[in-house]
Amino acid sequence: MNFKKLIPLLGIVSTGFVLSTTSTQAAVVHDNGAPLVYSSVSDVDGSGRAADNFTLTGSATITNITWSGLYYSSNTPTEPDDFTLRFYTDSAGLPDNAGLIGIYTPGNAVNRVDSGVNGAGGLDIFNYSVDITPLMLSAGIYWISIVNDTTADTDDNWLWSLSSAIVTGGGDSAFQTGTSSTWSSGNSEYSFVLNDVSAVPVPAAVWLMGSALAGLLGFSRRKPEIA
Ligand SMILES: [Ca+2]
Ligand SMILES: [Ca+2]
Ligand SMILES: [Ca+2]
Ligand SMILES: [Ca+2]
Repeated sequence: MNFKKLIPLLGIVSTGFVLSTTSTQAAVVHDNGAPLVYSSVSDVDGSGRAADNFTLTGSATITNITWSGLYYSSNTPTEPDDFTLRFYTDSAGLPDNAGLIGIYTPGNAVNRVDSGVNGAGGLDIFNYSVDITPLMLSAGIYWISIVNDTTADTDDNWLWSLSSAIVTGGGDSAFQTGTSSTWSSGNSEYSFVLNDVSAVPVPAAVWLMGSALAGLLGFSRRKPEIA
């Protein structure tokens, strides 16, 4: 094996690998802002359920959702959580119950982590994440509702963290009260991020790797002639 020729080739291979690794990252489809210390109930076991809207300027695929919230008033969240996430089309500025285009029931199968940041009253703000079956949406206005059911936790109800977006622009959101399915307008913004973790751009580095591997094969074939 001709190592003087092989070493530069390995350099190209390893460079290509590093480039393709660093360019593999989730695409943020929509970021509705970081959590404030304030929050609002969105719990089957509470007084209401909340939804917030988002706009897509082009088609997108959502494969992961992250959000924040807390447990009021005892700050003692018990397992299990029981989350349901729904996506709706928009009808005159509210979620369209007839346009329920995605429903995800991860229940307790969400990644829940204490953010280390406290909300109002010293309540622990938790960050949540869940991967979903890919939801493909075209450009438009949509709504997402995130609702927990903490019936199993008798001294807490779940509150969805409000978003810093409200500071700059006011807000538009929606809520259902009691057991009603009718949506009413709200002026909150909620903290959530829609991601496409399957978005892996194919970098030029892959071509480098391919070329380098072809080069290695080439050298391998020529070896008998050199010897
Ligand atoms: Ca509790
Ligand atoms: Ca804390
Ligand atoms: Ca409860
Ligand atoms: Ca909104």
